[in-house]
Amino acid sequence: MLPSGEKISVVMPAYNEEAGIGGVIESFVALGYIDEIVVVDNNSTDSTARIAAKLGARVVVEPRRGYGSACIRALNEAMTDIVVLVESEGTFDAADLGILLTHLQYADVVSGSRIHSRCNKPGADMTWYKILGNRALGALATLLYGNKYMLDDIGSSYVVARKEIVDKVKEKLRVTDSSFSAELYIGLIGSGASIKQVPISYGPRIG
Ligand SMILES: Nc1nc2c(ncn2[C@@H]2O[C@H](COP(=O)(O)OP(=O)(O)O)[C@@H](O)[C@H]2O)c(=O)[nH]1
Ligand SMILES: [Mg+2]
Repeated sequence: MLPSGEKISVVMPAYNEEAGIGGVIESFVALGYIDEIVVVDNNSTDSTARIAAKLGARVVVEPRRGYGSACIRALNEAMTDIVVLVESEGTFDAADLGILLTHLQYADVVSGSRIHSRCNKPGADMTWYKILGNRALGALATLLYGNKYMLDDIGSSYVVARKEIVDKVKEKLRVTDSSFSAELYIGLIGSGASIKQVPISYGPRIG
């Protein structure tokens, strides 16, 4: 069940993703229910920004380097009722957004879990030790911070949340590098949000 009447933004950080970003944007546009796509260009030196703009995305430039900096900017740019944070290198599927949105009736935040190896495509960079690490840290964060559901992939960067929840946490986010996702989940729980993770497919990056 998709939320009816609510507007949805898809926001994505991008640093030199000219190989994959076009396909990613097209796949979200093809869903037919996305109101805005925002690309946070982290000073790419390739055609990332040009490709994104040509496909109708709103492109903003984030001068501070790092995945976390770009994500914080992305969360600040989203103005719609529902915010979808995803990556621009083709590892996640737009087709999985429907299932994430469906679960939004059970939690304030829903994210895709990459630990279910049966869902992962050949070549996906989810080795057993990444699965183990994400599961262990997810479980630890759940126990320490008290989420309603067990987190099993604390590194997942495919996250769906209502804007009011994002607004509560975004000023507190400080991590500028690739460990941003863990800070986001812990910050969300700390703000009183419930987070549910559901299995999604995960593939190799493009480019
Ligand atoms: N690594 C990195 N990624 C960035 C940066 N700024 C934006 N990104 C984007 O953030 C996402 C994460 O990077 P990626 O290489 O896929 O890392 P991984 O998902 O942890 O394997 C990609 O969509 C990048 O284009 C940055 O400064 N460094
Ligand atoms: Mg990635």
